[in-house]
Amino acid sequence: MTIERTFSIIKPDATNRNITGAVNAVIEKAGLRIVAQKRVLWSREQAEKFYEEHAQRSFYGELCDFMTSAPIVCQVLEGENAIAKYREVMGATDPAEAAEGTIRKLFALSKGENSVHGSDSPTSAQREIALNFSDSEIVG
Ligand code: RTP
Ligand code: MG
Repeated sequence: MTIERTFSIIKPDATNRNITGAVNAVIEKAGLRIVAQKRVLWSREQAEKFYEEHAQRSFYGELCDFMTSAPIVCQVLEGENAIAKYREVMGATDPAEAAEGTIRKLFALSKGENSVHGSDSPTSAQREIALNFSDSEIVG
C-alpha cells in the first residue's frame, strides 16, 4: 500500500458556480483526504510559473488568463495511490471524453474550463505542492 499526496486545484469555472463543496464531496467519496486547502487568487506570474511546461502550447495564454480570472481552491489530497486515483476521479481533460461519475463529466464546461487540476506524476506532485503550500500548512 502506497500512501501518496497529490496537488489539486478547483478551477475558476467551479468557484464561479459555487460548486466547490460538490467537487469536494466527489473527492472525499473516492477515499481521498483533503489535508490542505486554501482559496486564493493567482497572479499572472504564479499561473505562468505553475504551467511553464505548457509555455509552447497554443492554449498557454488562454489557460493563464482563465486561471487568473477568479479565485481557485488549492488542495493537497492524501490517500492510497492518490496521484493516479485522483486523475481517475477527475476524468479526461475534455469532458466530452470523460467517464460517467468523474468530476469533469459531472461539472466541466469545456476542455479549457474543466473544473479541476491534478498532478500527473510524483515529480509534478512534489513540485506543485511545494509551489503552493508550506510544510506547516499541510496537516495529514
Ligand atoms: P490538468 O493539468 O489541469 O490536471 O489537466 P490535464 O493534465 O488533463 O491537461 P493538460 O494537458 O495538462 O492541460 C492543462 C490544462 O490546460 C487546459 N487545456 N486547454 N483548449 C485546449 O485545447 C486545452 N488543452 C488543455 C485545460 O484546462 C487543461 O486541464
Ligand atoms: Mg496536466
